[in-house]
Amino acid sequence: MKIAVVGATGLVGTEILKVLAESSLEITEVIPVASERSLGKTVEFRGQPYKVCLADEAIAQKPAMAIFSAGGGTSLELAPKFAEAGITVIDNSSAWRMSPDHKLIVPEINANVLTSEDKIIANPNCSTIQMVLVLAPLHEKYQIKRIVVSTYQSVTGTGKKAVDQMMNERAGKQGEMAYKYPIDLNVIPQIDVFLDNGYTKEEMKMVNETKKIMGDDSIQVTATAVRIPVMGGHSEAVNIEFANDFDLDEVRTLLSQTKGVVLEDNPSQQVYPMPMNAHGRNEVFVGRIRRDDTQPNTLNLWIVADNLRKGAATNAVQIAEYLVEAGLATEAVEN
Ligand code: A2P
Ligand code: 11C
Repeated sequence: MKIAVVGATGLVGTEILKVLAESSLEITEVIPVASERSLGKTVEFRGQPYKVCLADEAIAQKPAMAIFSAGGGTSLELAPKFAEAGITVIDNSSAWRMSPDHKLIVPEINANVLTSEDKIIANPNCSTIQMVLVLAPLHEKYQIKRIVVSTYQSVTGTGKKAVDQMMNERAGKQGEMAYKYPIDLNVIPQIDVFLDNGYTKEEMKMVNETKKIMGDDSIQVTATAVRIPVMGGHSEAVNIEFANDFDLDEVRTLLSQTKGVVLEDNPSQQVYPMPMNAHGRNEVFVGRIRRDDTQPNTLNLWIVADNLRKGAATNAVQIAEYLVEAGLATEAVEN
């Protein structure tokens, strides 16, 4: 099977190539796509160099699937062209996520809604994916009424420019600024632009995408998204009010049995999830599980995941794996 990676020279694109190399997909060739700026460059896949090409050239090679991570504008322009050529697009941008005609997928939760008609499939925002993966089994069991979440997000979520800004600041060097303010030794309570309601776009992604993935508009979500000078992954402090009461041991058992989730919850040994341990891992880590004693049926927990892995590349590749396993990409696979 041939597979295109659009945005292959970016931070997420690079991670997609790594996760594809580790995946069970039988890949005969990757087709790395980037902008004209990258023509002449090569990227590595399973130890082999692959020449970067432009989108038209990739479409002409008729890959089975294309995983996009090249920004919303590029997705809006190019994803339909790939889809019209029969290539199934898995798109990591926010371009199609809230479109009623497109599905927003976290495979462990809702891959079963996919059909062969879905030619552009949306991958959710990183901070949403790690939260819903942990909350979905709890919602099924105890029914979530309201979520209050505060995030502590890695600079890798912004892209290479932000990693460079932080490293330059650390080395005392001048350089291009990804953020309005210094990020090293700082905390910035703004991710993406502000909307009229006073929330940022990142915060509203968590509100709206959670409802769509869980298929339940009744879930109330309120979020504060914060950038911190960290690289390994995003962390989230989550307070969840349920309609029904729970047992803490049962919650731990449920989460320890949830596919893709790793329980790291042993306060007596100071065991809890941290981004430095989540870095490079495909799973979502959960700990600090405790009852909120200030109101009934309410739980506090701490969720950490590598935002470039399960928050982006891993989730996209898992969608590709599901499509192949379910026979939904068959036609293109035969190309
Ligand atoms: P390029 O490196 O040629 O600019 P990041 O999110 O880390 O900034 O990466 C964005 C990715 O999207 C890069 O691989 C970038 O390629 C790619 N990209 C940007 N614009 C386009 C475009 N019009 N067509 C294809 N790829 C694009
Ligand atoms: C961040 N969550 O950490 C963002 C990056 O909608 O896919 C991903 C933006 C998106 O800055």
